[in-house]
Amino acid sequence: MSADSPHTATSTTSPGAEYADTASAAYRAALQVVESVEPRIAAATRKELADQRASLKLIASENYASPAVLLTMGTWLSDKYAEGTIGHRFYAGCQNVDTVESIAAEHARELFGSPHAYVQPHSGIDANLVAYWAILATRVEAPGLADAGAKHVNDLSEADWEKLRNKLGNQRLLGMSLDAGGHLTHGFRPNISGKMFHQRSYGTDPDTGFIDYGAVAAAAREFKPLVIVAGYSAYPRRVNFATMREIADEVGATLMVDMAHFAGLVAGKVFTGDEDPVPHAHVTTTTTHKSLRGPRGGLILCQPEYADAVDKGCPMVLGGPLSHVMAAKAVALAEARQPAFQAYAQRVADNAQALADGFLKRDAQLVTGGTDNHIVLLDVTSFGLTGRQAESALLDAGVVTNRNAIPADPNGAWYTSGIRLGSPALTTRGFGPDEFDRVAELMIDVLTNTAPEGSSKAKYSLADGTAERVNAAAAELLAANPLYPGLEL
Ligand code: DSN
Repeated sequence: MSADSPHTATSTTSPGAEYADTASAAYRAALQVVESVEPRIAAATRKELADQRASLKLIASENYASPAVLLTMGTWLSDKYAEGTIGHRFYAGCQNVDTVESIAAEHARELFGSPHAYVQPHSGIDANLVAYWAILATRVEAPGLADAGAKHVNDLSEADWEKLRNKLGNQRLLGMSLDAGGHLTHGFRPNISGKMFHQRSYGTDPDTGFIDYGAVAAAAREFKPLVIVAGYSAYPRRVNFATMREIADEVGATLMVDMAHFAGLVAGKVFTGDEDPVPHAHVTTTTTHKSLRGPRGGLILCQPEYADAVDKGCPMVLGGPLSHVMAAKAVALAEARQPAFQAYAQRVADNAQALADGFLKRDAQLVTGGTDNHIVLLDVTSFGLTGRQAESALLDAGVVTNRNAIPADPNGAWYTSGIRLGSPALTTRGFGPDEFDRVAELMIDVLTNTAPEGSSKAKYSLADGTAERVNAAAAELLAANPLYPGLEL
């Protein structure tokens, strides 16, 4: 971080620096034990830290969890089966898992102001699957059972079950399209969500790139979905969830919000009011490892009417809960309830803005012309490149990104025309607006010095000296903002 950064005084990054000596001793001991059994795994683990320390990580969905979160995952809580939910398990001896799961759920409820939290999902996709089945169970199965005078699906006659199964399999879902920034699980046909529902998607305004709420409402009125999904993986703007809820209410749909990408901005109170999905959505899902900076996993928040069905996620959809990860979720959520996390979340948004401004002032093209969340979506067609070529050339120069489709992408979802960038990880390292401006400058250096090879959408050549020049400049930025400062293996 530069000395004159306006944010220096409020720097609250690199969680864990205060206990780095203890964490170092723990990791050294742990890796010695691993080494004695399978040295290649110990070596790969050490190398991963060295590689992450040595690269500019701009993948919008990644972050660096604190050593406290990481250490919590490495325990014998992993050894216990605990299918079911708190106080209602299919195995004996789950008293400590009950404690862990209760604490994690309590932190999630308090942090997000939600009446109910379910912390078992192993990933975001799992969380979305549980949410879909909870909505179907609440909105379709429960009334179907009541109509048949039954309490449980096992009590139905074959004929009544067939009728109910057809109803469950014939519901409609309206979600944001993949190329507009939605996620695979929001009804993309190759994903299970696009097969279990009749699906339709809403896009973004072709001129502005912003969500057109009038078009969403028109699609909802015409399609009459059971579920409307809001949320995104590659949309660089905020969403008005109050408006989405009005649309859902008008057509009798359940509003589900997938806040996996921006949960940290919700937790950190950057997104409040109409931009906070939790009070507006019936069901909110998230991952815990992106901007929220926790362990790899998911969780669900919901209104009381969906709670019973959500709590049946395991064993309905999920395998046995990962108790060691639920423990780490509790630790991460406790961290996110600290004032320091709010300062971190604000810096994530400020830094994304600085990155976007850095590109715009150097005449690069951004989808929607900028950002107001943690994502910047760079259109690389003006450099004469595909996303695939740009991603590879940037990696050669030590800049880790991912290629991403842009709306109506002429290169499709594999080669793409965009590069998705995010500020959460480098913000955790301590980067501020000045450093993000420099990152934009370095990326432009790489992209202007990259040329496609022939008609290939994948092959490229980088002008001599570019990778070395940018790697050296990146190394200076990284050295000034160390990852896991004080952690010595
Ligand atoms: N893979 C996540 C992302 O990068 O956004 C979503 O599944």
